[in-house]
Amino acid sequence: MTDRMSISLAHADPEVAAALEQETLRQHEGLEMIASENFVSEAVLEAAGSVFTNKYAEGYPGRRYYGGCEYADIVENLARDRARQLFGGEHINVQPHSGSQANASAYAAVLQPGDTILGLDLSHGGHLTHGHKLSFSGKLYRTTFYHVRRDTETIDYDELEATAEREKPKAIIGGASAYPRLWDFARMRQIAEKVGAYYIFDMAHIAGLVAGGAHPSPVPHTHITTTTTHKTLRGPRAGLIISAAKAGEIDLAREIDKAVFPGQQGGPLMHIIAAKAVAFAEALRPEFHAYAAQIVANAKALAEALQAAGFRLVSGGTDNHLMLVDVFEKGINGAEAETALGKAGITVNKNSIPWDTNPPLKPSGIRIGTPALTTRGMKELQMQQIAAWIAKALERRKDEAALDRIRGEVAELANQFPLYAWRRTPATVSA
Ligand code: DSN
Repeated sequence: MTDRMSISLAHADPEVAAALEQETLRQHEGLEMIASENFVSEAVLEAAGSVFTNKYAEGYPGRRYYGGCEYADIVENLARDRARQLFGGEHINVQPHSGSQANASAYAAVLQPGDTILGLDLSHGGHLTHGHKLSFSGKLYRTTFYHVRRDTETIDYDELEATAEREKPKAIIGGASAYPRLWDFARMRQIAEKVGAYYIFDMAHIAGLVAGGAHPSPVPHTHITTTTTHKTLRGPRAGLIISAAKAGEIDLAREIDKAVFPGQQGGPLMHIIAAKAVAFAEALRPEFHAYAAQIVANAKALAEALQAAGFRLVSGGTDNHLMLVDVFEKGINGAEAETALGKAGITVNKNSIPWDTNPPLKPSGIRIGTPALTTRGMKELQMQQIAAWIAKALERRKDEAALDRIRGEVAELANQFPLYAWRRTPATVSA
């Protein structure tokens, strides 16, 4: 027993240790530009890998179904208090294991199966959990969608309003996973009020920008705001719900807590909640404001440099941390672009663009984001260099030697912006 407890990963499981080592190297030597990814601090990593993983704590602070929860209560209360300081809101639930579970709980708190929801179409930048037929949201609820305008590629609020009036949704869902522009939160609330709907906003992508004051906050406008905690917010992989205490006669706080546990989940992941508390404290520091502003400045610089290199960006640019590049205009599909950039050490994802005529696995676009590279300390100058590499890699996408040369240059740049001090996991031990 005691031996088992003290064997390092490299000795206990060389196969997993080797994969971990390779992943660590991949993260260090490449340019991580997936818009929804980031690098947590060592303190967040430590909390996420802590002994809190051993603890059951079903229930909420002060009213648990297990003994021994006194320290679990401390970290959950810290996480709740810090989230409230960051985002406002009268009620906070830090237990959702993920953004999808946060959304499932938010819907369950105020909707019945069969009720109608109105969300942004996935192919126009929305998220699976906003009503897609393959997600719980499209199976449990009757779904209708709004879209972006063909001319501006920005949210068509007139269409949204007309659809809401016609379909009478019980909830209007805002938020996206691939939308580069600001939202009109006030107009959405106004439409929700007009048709008697709840206004739920999923701010997963922009939460860190909101926390850092680089993006307006949906929280004052919504009944419920949900988010993940690992994107721009730079915490562990998990979810969070912020809400008003009441909505009319409904005790929203109680309904949300019930919907999370026992509605959607059993025991909360206390190690992840501890890591959320640490990340929220980091986001409360003044440096996080500078970080959030730099994410946006970097995205603008990258967008301008890509446009100068002849690329068309959906909606003509970005107001946040991401951009959608229409690579099909240059005769490349998003899958080919993702592969070529991957070979060059630049990680992005293929993405549909609004009104895409190509299928989701070979869409017309790629999505690029700046949160992770901004965490490494990169600024506008590096974004210009990266735009040049992107342009070159896409142009020379069939030239393996050229892609390999770019990969070498990318690694050199990455090494100038070190990530974790320990850099590599301990060497793998052969059996
Ligand atoms: N899968 C996430 C993203 O990449 O945007 C959304 O949940």
